[in-house]
Amino acid sequence: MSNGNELENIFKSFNAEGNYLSGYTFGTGHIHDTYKIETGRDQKNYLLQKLNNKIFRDIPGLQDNIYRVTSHIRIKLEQEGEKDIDRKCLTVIEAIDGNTWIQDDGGNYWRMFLFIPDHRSYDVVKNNDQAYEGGKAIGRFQSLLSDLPGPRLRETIPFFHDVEKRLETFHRALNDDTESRVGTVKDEINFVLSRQEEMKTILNLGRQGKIPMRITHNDTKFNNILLDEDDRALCLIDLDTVMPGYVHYDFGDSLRTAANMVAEDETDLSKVGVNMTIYRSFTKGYLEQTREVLNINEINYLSVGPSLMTFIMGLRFLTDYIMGDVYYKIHKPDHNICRSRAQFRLVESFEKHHEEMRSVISDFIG
Ligand code: GN1
Ligand code: MG
Repeated sequence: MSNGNELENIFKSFNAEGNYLSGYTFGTGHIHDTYKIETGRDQKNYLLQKLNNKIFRDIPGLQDNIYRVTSHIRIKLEQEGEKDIDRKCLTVIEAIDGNTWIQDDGGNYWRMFLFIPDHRSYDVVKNNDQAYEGGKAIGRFQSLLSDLPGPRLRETIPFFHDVEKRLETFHRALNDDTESRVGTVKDEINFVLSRQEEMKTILNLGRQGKIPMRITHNDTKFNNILLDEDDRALCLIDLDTVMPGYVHYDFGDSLRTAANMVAEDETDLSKVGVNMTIYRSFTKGYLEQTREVLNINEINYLSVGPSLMTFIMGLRFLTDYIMGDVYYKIHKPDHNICRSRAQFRLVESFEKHHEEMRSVISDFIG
C-alpha cells in the first residue's frame, strides 16, 4: 500500500488539472493497486493505479492498446453526436514526459485515468434493467471496436482464455504439488478432468476458421461495466486485457457474474446458480448491439460461452490454490478454493440450463 506522500508525488508526474487533496484505496480488483485521488475540483478526480507488471509484462505495450482503444471509441462517440463522453469512455491522462505511464524510483509502473463521476458498479446484478444495460454495454464495446484501424492489438497476457494452455498449467501444478494441497481438493480436480475435452469447443471452432478473432475486452465481469445514476450503461473499464479474442469470452464472462445471484466467492453453494430472467435481459441487450455483425457459428455457439468462462475461472482459482496462492490477491487462506467451488457449482447450473439458454438466443435472432 502506498502512503499519501507517495501518492501525491506520483500524481504530480501526470498532467492533471487541480491539486492533490487526498488519496485512498479504491475498488475490488484482484491485480493492481487502485487509488482514487481527489482534487477538490468538481468533476476532476482521478483514478491512479500501480500496475502489476509481474502479471502484465509489457506495460508500455498494454498502455498503447488502451490508448488506441479509448481514442477510437471517443472519436466514434463524437461522430455519433454523443453527450457526456468523459463518462462514456475512459480518459487516459498523460504523464508530464508524454508517456501514458510513469515508472517510480522503485521501478513500479503507474498510470492515471479521469475518475468517472456518479457511476454505479455492481458485483451482483439487482434487476433485469441492469442486466439489459450490461448486455448492451458489452455488445456496443465489441461493435465500436470492430473497425479499429492499425496493427493487431498486443496480446497483453498471451493465451489468456486459451483453455488448453490453462489446463496444461493445471496439470503441471498437479504434478508438482509444491504445497501438498492436491490431496485436499480431489473433488474439484475430478470436476475439471471430467470436462476438459468438451471445454475446447470454442478453441476448435476458431482453429477450423468457423469463428473469427475479434477485439474483445476479456475481463467483462459485471463490476467492470459502469452504469450511471439511473442505471443506464456508461462504459467498460479495466481495459488491460483488451486484445484479440472470441466474442464468446465476453458474453460468457459477463454472464458468469451477471446471471449468478451471488458473489463469485460465495461459500453457501446452495445460493449459487443461474437466474434465467437476468440471462434473458442481458442477452437481449447484447444481441441488439451485435446481431448484425456476428456470424452464424458465433451465434449458434454463444450459449457455450458462460459455462466455458466459468470453468476457466474456476480452473484458474483452483490452480492458484494448488500452487500456493501466487496469482490472485486473497482475503482469507482458503479464498481461492472457495472461489473455485462457487465457480464449479455455477458451471453445473449453466449446464443444466443450456438448452433453455440456446433457445433464448434463437428466439431473439429469429
Ligand atoms: C481478475 O483484475 P480483476 O480483478 O478485474 C482476472 C480476471 C478474472 C477475475 C476474477 C488479469 O480480474 O481474468 O476473471 O480476476 N484478471 C487477470 O474475479 O487475471
Ligand atoms: Mg481485470
